[in-house]
Amino acid sequence: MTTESAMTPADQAIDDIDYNQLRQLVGLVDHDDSADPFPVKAMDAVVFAVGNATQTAWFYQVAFGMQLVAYAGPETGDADRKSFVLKSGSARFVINGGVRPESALLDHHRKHGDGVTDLSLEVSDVDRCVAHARKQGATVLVEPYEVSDAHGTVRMAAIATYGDTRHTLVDRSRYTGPYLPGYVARTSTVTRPEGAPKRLFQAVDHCVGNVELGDMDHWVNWYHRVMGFMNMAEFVGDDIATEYSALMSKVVSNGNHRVKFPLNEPAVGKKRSQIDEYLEFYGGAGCQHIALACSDIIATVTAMRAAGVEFLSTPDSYYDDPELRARIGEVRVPIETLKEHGILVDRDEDGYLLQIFTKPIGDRPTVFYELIERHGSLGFGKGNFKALFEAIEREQERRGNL
Ligand code: TYF
Ligand code: FE
Repeated sequence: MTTESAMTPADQAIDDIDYNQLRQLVGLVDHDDSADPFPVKAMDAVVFAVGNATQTAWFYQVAFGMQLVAYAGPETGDADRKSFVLKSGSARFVINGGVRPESALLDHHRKHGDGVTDLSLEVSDVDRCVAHARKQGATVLVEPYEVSDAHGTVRMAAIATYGDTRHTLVDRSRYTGPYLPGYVARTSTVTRPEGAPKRLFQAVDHCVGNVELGDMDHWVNWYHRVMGFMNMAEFVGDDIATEYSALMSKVVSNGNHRVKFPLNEPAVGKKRSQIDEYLEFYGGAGCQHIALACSDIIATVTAMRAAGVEFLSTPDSYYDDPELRARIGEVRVPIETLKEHGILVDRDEDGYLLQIFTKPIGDRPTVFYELIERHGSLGFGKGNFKALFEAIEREQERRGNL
């Protein structure tokens, strides 16, 4: 959300957060991927189908501080859709909307509302990944193919995951263009507010999938078999599920933890599960939240609130709990500052993290965002699950869906 004039050359090299910075931001671990059957480098993009891509792209520039970098649409020879590519650090969002009544994007939107169609992954060997995925029983939606333009060549394919969601696999190692062949470079026309941080987030930390009751283990095993992803330690088991959360959750990740996919399923608890609410309104399994790695979550929350983004509220009792204070110890700001902003804090054996959740961002109670600032912790805020789920339930109740 910068104009040309406000942009420094460093801003324009929008990407390219250095590895050490990323290590802390998204909690990387060392991993040798030479024996990996499906080596994944990183998220390539989170791709959305929305009812109005023109306005949604504007929302992400104004409210999330993202920069418009590329565009495809009727003016560039794509009669059926408008597609806006936005970046913040290494995070890339692609916002697609249908232009013609028969556009398939409109079918996705009719069923799911604004949602994620594709968690696309950057890989170094598309063919090897597809061959392995097929052997492991994955549905190959698009066979490997190449597209080229003056900036080079991209090799791609796509496999199906939960619901109507897919993983497009992208090898862009021979490509220097702004996104993919067919897209033209575009820059933002939105001016960054005075004093706002240069970037509100640096990377995608994790993308969470909600699946139907009884399907979580299937998808955990699927990521294990098909992509060689491993279980991370954090999970919500039976005990927590029945007591208050009404969900079960396990986390899978690629070897170095750059790509992390928690998977939730509803559990029978005391109240109606937030996951059931999602599944009903989304029309089945889909991506529930995307966590964005921040280097200064306080500045980010402040800027997003100023732009009108609404966050879940945390009761004062959370911060005043002596047990929390003892467990958390010293963090980079006084607890009072976290309280002022409604930011949650959790600590584990590796370090701590700060996090906060938005309310659902669209018309349906489905997709929302998490902001996360990691300081050593590789977890997902397990210590906050109770406070978080209570906050989600308060909103569910306001919507009449509890
Ligand atoms: O990604 C996670 O695991 C945390 C906690 O419905 C969480 O952000 C888990 C389930 C959920 C909302 C948040
Ligand atoms: Fe999360």
